[in-house]
Amino acid sequence: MGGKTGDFEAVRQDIIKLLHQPEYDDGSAGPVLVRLAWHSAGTYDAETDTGGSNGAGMRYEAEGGDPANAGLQHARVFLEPVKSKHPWITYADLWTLAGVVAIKEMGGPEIPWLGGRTDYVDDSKLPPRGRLPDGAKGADHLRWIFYRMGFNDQEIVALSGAHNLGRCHSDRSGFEGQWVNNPTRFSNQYFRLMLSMQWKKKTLKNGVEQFVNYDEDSGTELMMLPTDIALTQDKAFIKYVELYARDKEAFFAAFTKVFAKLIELGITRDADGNITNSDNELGGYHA
Ligand code: ZEM
Repeated sequence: MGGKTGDFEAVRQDIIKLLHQPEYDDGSAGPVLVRLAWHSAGTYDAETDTGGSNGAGMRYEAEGGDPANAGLQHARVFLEPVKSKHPWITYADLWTLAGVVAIKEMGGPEIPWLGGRTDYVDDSKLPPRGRLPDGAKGADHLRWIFYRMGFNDQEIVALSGAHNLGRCHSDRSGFEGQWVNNPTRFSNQYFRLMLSMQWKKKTLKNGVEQFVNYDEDSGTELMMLPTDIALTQDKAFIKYVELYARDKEAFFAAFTKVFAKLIELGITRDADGNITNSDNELGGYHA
């Protein structure tokens, strides 16, 4: 039952079907698929025009073995049956498409997505490790990382709103716990909790520091990374945290735009949407 070449709608439907994973985390593959899409694209460097989702370099040790990508093999394994059923789709397209499908299915906005990425990897353009953000750091680090990709302060805050989804795993990043009560529902709750709750620094058994709020009534503990809390301690960032906390529609609109931009980093297209990067002639659907 192979899918018809170019039938992205059929791929979307098969991604939707695999999201429900009762044995995994909070019952959904969605959050880790969103993280896969983000990490596949977030290696981009505007100055050298290297990294980005094109090429799906995370299949190889140089990028896949980056400690920042720990745990993302789960996401790639979830998608393997879809790739087997639709072998014509490139991994680079599949990973980014899975991210936008997961966001929509978890109640988030519909993010425009275009296909055509290649799986061709140019070894001379491999992104070095260390291009993804470190949750233990602060506002300067966020700017250093995201300005490099070509994002501004407003976009950094909007992108961070993805932490409405999923959780931290101590065996992946060292951090532990979830940001919001319902981590498989896309919303602006992350921003609301960030402002409305008291966040106290906690040192985990492994020595990692994060921020937590413990609610005695329900016995639940939620968490924030130091980089999340940094958004409330910076004059330029907090304006957008406040906006997205009070206006869910504004957050959804901003997130739609910025996530669409993220997954297009390093990709150039003609007026018809066809990718014009020279590498693509070497890869396309054949890689
Ligand atoms: Zn995350 N992220 N991220 N992120 N992220 C984690 C989990 C998830 C940072 C970060 O250090 C971490 C963005 C930005 C940033 C998601 C989406 C997006 C985890 C936990 C860490 C440590 C990993 C683990 O232990 O499994 C930092 C510092 C960021 C800088 C702003 C952006 C941008 C994202 C998408 C647009 C998602 C969905 C998760 C949850 C993954 C899961 O497995 O549940």
